[in-house]
Amino acid sequence: MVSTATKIGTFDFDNCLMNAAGVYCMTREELADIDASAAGSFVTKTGTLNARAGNPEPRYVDTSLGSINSMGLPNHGFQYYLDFVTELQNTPNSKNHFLSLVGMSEEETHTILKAVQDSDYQGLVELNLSCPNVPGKPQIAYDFETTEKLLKDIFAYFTKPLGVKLPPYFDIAHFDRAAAVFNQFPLAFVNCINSIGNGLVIEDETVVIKPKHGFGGIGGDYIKPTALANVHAFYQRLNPTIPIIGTGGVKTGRDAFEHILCGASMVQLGTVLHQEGPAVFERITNELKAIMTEKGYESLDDFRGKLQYLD
Ligand code: RRO
Repeated sequence: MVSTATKIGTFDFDNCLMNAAGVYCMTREELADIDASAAGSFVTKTGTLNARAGNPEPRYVDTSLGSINSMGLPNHGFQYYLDFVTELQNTPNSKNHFLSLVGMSEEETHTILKAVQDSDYQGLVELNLSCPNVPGKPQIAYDFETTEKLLKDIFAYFTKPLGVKLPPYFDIAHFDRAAAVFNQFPLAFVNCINSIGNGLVIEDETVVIKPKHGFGGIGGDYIKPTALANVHAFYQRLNPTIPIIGTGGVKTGRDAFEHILCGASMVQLGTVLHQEGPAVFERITNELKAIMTEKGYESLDDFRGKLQYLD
């Protein structure tokens, strides 16, 4: 029997496919729809200390090759998502879930994580170090010193399973530097990649989204090669105890297969989930299983990280 089951640390998942944070995860109703689908898990919209309305609309647009967004972190506040994942965790046969979080300042991030530490939630936490769309706030993970200090401060009190959502890096020196930072900490996972920040899409003579004069995070087909490179670069560099979640440009079983070949233990769907809805999980799972069957692979372990080189 071909299986797409996977593990992140001690957490088991029947399927390696799930949503990417930001897509189909703003409300309990959307999250419940993902939970009821063929997805192996869900991650919540990144929750901040207080609820946020986000940036003015239009703030998300699909294009023929993907998407651009500048949502600006709209969310119901972290407690809304913490309550929901805690409620589900206490339901018999519940899937395991990911709670995505970040503060609007370091202090807020600590306030949120201390509340999670003191809560009954026992699941996975994803710290979003890579939101590209809040005016005046650079992506945290592009500043290695700030990132190192933040993680050091967090792991001084936080003992629950915590991973990080990373922006794409584009230089080998940055892969080396970033991995040297992340290898110092007992991370539950790293997730590569968030959208490619601050792209620009134009129709006729005008930008297509309103915030930041049209600048926004790019997803979909445009970003698959960058996502694969980041997954594989971290697979080559991180301690083998840190699993990798692959996100970016997945719209077919073949794309998911490539992420796993590069080293991903779990694969997230963003733009394609926005375009097709939760039924996409069944389609892509079936496509991935068909490829595995054709190649004689029974589990992800049979090919994870086994990308072949030309020398
Ligand atoms: O809400 C957003 O604008 C957003 C976030 Br927090 C993120 O991490 N990535 C993204 O593309 N958009």
